[in-house]
Amino acid sequence: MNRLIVVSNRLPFALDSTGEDLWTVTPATGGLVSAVEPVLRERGGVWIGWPGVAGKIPNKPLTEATRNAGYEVVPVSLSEAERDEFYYGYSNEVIWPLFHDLQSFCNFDPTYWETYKAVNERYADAIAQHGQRNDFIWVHDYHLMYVAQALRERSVDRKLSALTFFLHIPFPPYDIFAKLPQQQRLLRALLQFDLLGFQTRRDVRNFLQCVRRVMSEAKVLSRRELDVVRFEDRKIRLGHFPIGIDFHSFENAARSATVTQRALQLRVTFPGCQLILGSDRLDYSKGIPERLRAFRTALERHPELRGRVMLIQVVVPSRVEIPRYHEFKQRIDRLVGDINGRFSTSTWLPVQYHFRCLERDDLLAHYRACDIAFVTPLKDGMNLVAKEYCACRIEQDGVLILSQFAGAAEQLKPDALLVNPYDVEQLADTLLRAFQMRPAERRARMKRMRRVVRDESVFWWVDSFLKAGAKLAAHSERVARTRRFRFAR
Ligand code: GDG
Repeated sequence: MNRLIVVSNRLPFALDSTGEDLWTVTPATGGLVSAVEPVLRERGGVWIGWPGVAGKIPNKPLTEATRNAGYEVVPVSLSEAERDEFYYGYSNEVIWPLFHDLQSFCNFDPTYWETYKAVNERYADAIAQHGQRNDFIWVHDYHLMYVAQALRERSVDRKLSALTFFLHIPFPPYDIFAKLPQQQRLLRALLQFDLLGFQTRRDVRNFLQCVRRVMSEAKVLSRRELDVVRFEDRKIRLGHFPIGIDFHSFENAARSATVTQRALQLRVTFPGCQLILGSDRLDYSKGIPERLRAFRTALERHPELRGRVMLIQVVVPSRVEIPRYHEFKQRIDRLVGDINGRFSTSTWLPVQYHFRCLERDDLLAHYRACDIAFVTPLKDGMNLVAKEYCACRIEQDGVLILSQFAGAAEQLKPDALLVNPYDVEQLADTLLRAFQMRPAERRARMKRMRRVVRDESVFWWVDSFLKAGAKLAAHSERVARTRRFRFAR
């Protein structure tokens, strides 16, 4: 099997300075890390990425902390200006909002693109330096869409077996993508990969629609398994590979004594209440204010819910350096204050709000203790929280309310209660429906969702992606051998 090199903006370890020459290394959180880290730990390889601190990176703390990771860790350094323009700028003020259909949130500052390209070239240099013949390169996510082009410009692609990419966030429809000033350059860059993976069929469809409209010299050929785009004498394969979770690790951890104890503690702290859980990174795409407004509407419209439900909302701090995120947090704080101010009694607080990252066991205890998961992103590549909730429902009960715009809806739609997160009244009524749902129906739905989450796990995801890539790798090795043979003759 070819050696795997995973390349992502962030490493699965975050480096932080706690004083002159004092450093801490902590495991990073987030969807991508939760999904990919167990895989690399199991099969070994190399992970190239940024450890999250701007400026010069000391080698020692990272090397020591990752000695037993099971794979090699290669840090890429970014200056403060690069972090601001590449990470906060192009990645998170242009691509992130645009790809989540929120074009009015974009800041199309022209300088961002140049820095984005330069930083992508830095990642390509790291691949060139650490890559060996026949390595399988797997680049992740929207920060690094230019890496394949940079590798081809350096002719490094020739020694690699496959150059593949997976987009964790949605790909927008043409009418939205067309707002991007670099639309053509970005599509050209993406078409330098050999295999492009997306979360859902919707994303593949959107991407192909953009290729057809923007790249007149590209030809789209539909195939039974993977779609193909013919571009610059190359064939690029495309497919949807819905990301999963390590189901058994969640299920087993949810059964552990610590989690069981903590879940029980949560239950007895709020007697007579059905617990509703919202847990997200601080991000405007996650629909947190809409969810809070829906909860408020539910309490207004359905007085029978008062004193009988409690919303536990966990918000994990994220990108707080971007002003929009800071303002967004203040909006959430105000809404929580308003709901609690209006409805709380001496014995009941409607919203329990945590603005911090919970320990993993604590998060799992929340999954186990809460009767309803309220997952309402405005748009989401997949949403792993929805799947983790199902995996932790070891009693096979619980209701999942899920946004129709989350990638997970494509897999879980018959059994999750699908909602339009912009429709606050529908959300409120769905909360009532979940609250009233009979145990037998809850169990039947949850059983089926757990089966999907178990069968289409993160290992299934990696397997299907790598298998699709391996076919290309075998093909490119055959071509290279033929070329060498012809040349020798
Ligand atoms: C991107 C895409 C796609 C949450 N709260 C806590 C905590 N979490 C962990 C969850 C989960 C992860 O963070 C969040 O994953 P999501 O998938 O929901 O969202 P993004 O971070 O936006 O991920 C997304 C994903 O990539 C994978 O492709 O699904 O669409 O946007 O794993 O467990 N972890 C801890 N404490 C918390 O309080 N420890």
